Amino acid sequence: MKNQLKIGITCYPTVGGSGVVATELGKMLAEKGHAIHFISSSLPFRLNKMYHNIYYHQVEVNQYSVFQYPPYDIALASKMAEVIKREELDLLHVHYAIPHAVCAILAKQMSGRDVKIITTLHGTDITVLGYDPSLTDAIRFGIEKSDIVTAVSNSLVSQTYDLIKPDKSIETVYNFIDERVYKKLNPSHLKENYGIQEDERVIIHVSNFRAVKRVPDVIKTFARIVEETPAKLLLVGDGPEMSVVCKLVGELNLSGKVLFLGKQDNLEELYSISDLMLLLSEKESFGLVALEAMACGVPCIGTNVGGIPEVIRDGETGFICQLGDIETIASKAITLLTNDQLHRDFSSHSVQLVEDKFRADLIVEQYEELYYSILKKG
Ligand code: GMT
Repeated sequence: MKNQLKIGITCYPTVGGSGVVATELGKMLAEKGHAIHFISSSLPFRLNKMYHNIYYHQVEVNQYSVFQYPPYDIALASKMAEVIKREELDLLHVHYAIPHAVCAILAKQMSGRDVKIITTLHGTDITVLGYDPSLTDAIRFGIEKSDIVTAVSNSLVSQTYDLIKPDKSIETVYNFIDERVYKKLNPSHLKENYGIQEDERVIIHVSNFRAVKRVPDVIKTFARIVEETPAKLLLVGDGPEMSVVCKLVGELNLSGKVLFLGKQDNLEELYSISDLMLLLSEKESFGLVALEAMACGVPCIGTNVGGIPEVIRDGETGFICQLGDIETIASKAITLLTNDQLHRDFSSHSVQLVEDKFRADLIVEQYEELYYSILKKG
């Protein structure tokens, strides 16, 4: 029987794939008997039930008039150091190189303890911040001084080497979903409640509506789809591009066919009434929402960008298309939505792929092995 560990986890706790993965990982590790200490600015949003071995340590940032900006990173490092010492943590697993890995390194020094640091890269820290020369050294420092570094796709590993050039091995550990939650359900009332007719196909897009998600491409694709087959589009989430998207929906006369659902929980119910997910981003290190949809039997069409082709298998669980190639994306979508046999095949292959490659227990075990390996090194 393996040692039960005391693990600190830091992530951005707000809605977003990295926060979801960090929180789900903490929950799974707690179920395996480890003590989990979340150290973050607010309660991770998926931490919605009582676990006796999950603790939450809130980072408080005081506003002092002498500071132009609130010193969040210092407050986080101080809280990490306090928890490392009081709870005698074995390791800190931080999500994002900056600021979290850098804070963890500082916290380790402040605590004077030999706590191990594992950093998981999720994308934005590399694919956006990595282009800012004023931050490259800090990102490289966070990576090189961590004991172990993982990234959520092979594509993100390569991009990290290209942009940051760290002298450190980085291992791919894919994201996962809890297949007890993400599975095909039968929420028969939902279609009716949303006014979706029997003959209408349902397309779904879930994101934080940042420009990189290219939601206007989703709308333009949908406009082509409804020329060929009756359909509704579910837009789930909210963010900076929402007003651009609303305007485009009006201009293309799609009001009534596009349902703006805003931020939602229980996405498995929405996936369960969907026939196709569109993820047409220009940057995407993994694409957790595609994985969630696939687990519920929803085929996906994604762009040939970042880690998306590692999640969606072209011609097997969905299609991979060039970024911005609306005509091809729409024509593949129409094929999939109008060919029942093809749709059934893609749907069952999607569920199978998640089961074979992205099952929670497989991935959680990979992280556990990494934890034990660094602790064994001493
Ligand atoms: O996509 C976002 O804008 C949110 C971002 C985050 O920090 O949560 O998502 C990143 O991490 C997710 C979990 O690993 C990945 O599934 C997303 O692909 C990745 N986003 C980008 O690379 C843009």
